[in-house]
Amino acid sequence: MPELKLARATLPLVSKSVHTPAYSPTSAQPGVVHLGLGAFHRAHQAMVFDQLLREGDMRWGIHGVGMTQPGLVNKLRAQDGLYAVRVAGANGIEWHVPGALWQTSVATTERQNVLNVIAAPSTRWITLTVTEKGYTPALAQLLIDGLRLRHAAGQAGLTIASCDNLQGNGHKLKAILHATASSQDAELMTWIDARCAFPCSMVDRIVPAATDEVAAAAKEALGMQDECALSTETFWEWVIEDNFVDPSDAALLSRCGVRVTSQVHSYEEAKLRMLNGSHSAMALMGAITGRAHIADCIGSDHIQEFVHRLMTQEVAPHLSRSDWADYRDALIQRFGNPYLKHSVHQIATDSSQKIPQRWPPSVLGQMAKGQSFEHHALAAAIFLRYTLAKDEQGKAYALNDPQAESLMAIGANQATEPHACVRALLAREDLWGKELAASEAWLDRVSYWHDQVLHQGVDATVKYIIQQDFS
Ligand code: CS2
Repeated sequence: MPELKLARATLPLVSKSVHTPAYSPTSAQPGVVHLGLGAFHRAHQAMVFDQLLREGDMRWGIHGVGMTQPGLVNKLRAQDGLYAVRVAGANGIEWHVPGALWQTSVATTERQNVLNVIAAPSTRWITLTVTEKGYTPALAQLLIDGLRLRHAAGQAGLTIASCDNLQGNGHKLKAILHATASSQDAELMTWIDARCAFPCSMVDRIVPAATDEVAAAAKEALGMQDECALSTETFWEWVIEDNFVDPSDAALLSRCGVRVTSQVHSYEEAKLRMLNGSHSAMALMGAITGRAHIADCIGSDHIQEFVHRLMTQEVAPHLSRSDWADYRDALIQRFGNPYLKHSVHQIATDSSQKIPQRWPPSVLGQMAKGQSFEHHALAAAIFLRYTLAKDEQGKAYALNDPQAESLMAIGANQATEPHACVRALLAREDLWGKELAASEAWLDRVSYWHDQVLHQGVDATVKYIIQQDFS
């Protein structure tokens, strides 16, 4: 007998313990176009929209757009857009099959499809998770061309929600549209400004890239094969600015647990600097010391204490989110979730694009108050050590980063010319910003810690820093 595979037709045969969608798309058309069909969207927003669909509001089906890679889109198509998500937390494990992904396209090979669906009458929202490096003129042109078609067809404006880990992501998206539009687009841009909304939003859920281990667990749980299965944690948060084309969406989303507020900024900054800032520091430490996953890093007492101090002493004093201590403690628990197997190399990917949002604001905040920024200085020193592309056991790894070549060139001679290498790395305004790139105090402390890292190794240096009192 051929092996059963997850699809609409086999859905009734999925094990009863799995939560499956009772609705099906039938004649309804998607109301949401999502750009960036990675793991994150499928285990976060697609599950929120699934909840709305379960309640009978059929306007939240998704047309998911893979930006470049057809591989995943093809696998999802073979399964009619269905996939399983293992949700694991302190209270155990649940398996869900969200049913919100109704259609798919690949932007590079099926561009016209994407434009058509942006212009379609049923479309009400565009959401984006295209990663930090995705905010390019090509992305802006795709949106402009789709919106031009929509405007010409006389359709209503759209709510266009950036959900990437960037501060002020909605403003940033709108700004690249304006910067990319040509003079012939003046009327279109006036329509976009008047009729489309660009809410800022903060999304949070740890969703590692799919692994064979999760695929095997899915097969066991579903009683059939699923090539697109994901694993995530119980926790999720979506905070979005109350700025929608259809104001009644605010109440709908709130009912599903989304926080709709005018104060997104305070959530964004806490998440970027605490969660993502700690993630980047641990990922680089893990890559160099040979720890495979974030849970292995936070499971080492000295690394956990380092992360606790980084957040408490250097990040928290500059946050406007007042419940930061609870947030910090919850994060440390979340990082330790044994089911997540979140690869350090996945998080270290694109570090050059991530660090600017995650570390410099806290360092500048500490400098302005005359306070210590030693933990961030050590993190920056560890980043330089990471550019050697070789761990402390001599095992090579790849730098997966648009700046890989320039970073490796900067770091190559760090054993023989450490000071010059630190200076060259810290001179990069694209990483640190103008002010930090010019700071002698920053240079001095990063050099000090870099010296320690090279001579004692990462673990001994982290143990050493936590013996000091910099508070
Ligand atoms: C991580 C994020 O890969 C990374 O850079 O820091 O993907 C992180 O897991 C999410 O932002 C959590 O919400």
